[in-house]
Amino acid sequence: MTDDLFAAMRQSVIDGDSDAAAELARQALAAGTDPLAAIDEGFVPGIHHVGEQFRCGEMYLPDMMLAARAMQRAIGILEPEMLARSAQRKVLGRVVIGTAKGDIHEIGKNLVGMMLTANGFEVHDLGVDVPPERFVEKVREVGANVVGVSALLTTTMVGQRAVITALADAGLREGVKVIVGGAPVTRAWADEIGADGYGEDAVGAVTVTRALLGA
Ligand code: B1M
Repeated sequence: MTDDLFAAMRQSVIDGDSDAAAELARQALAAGTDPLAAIDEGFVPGIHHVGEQFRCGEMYLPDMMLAARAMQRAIGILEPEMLARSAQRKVLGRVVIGTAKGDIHEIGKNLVGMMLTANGFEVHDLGVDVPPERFVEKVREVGANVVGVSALLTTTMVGQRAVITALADAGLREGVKVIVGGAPVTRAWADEIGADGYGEDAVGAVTVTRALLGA
């Protein structure tokens, strides 16, 4: 039953069918399915398939956009339940998060933000295509302990290094931990640019953030 549901979720993203994706998300909630499992085992395999097809030239940019829209509709429906399941009162830390300059991919970054929120962090999301100066301003404004920079393109990974440099130039580097992630990002890259942590996925991002803050 769950396998059928997950297979249908995967297909709804491949088809770029937002209505079907939304309906399946509602069905999952009604059936008591863990919303994170629905995302990770249902919708994410669909978007990965679309990415592969795009890479091989079997699908085009509009297909990828429709797939992303379907995925975002579904996540929007699952989000309140995800937050409700792990609601906590104590704030464990303040995180400023965004996607690197030049990069407009946001689904993974949004999931990371959502999981951090669900696990007790106060998250300030700067959105996509964020220049390093904007991270610096926000860290100052909210007194953040952690900065998270997502990058999905090999060409925008350098934006993660630029944020670290900008924080250092602003004299803020000592007071904040920097974590990086995104599909092309590796632990080796995180080490090379002097990040404090690397999150392979949204759950990994929470684990590393907690560890860095001793929370
Ligand atoms: Co884009 N795209 N895209 N795209 N896109 C990729 C990334 C690509 C791998 C597809 C491919 O060719 N196979 C490829 C990049 C190649 C490369 O550089 N290595 C690519 C390309 C080329 C492009 C364009 C250049 C295409 C073009 O215009 N010709 C263009 C670039 C636009 C730009 O940014 N300037 C482009 C555009 C788009 C859309 C707008 C159509 C859409 C994004 C819509 C949106 O986000 N609103 C899109 C999509 C959907 C994808 C794929 C298919 C899926 C990305 C996604 O949402 N994954 C992607 C292929 C792929 O990744 N397999 C692809 C699901 C998400 C849950 O996973 O984002 O990896 P992910 O996040 C994970 C982890 O990485 C991690 O946790 C998340 C949750 O588990 N994580 C972090 C992410 N951020 C983290 C931060 C952390 C810690 C962990 O700490 C701070």
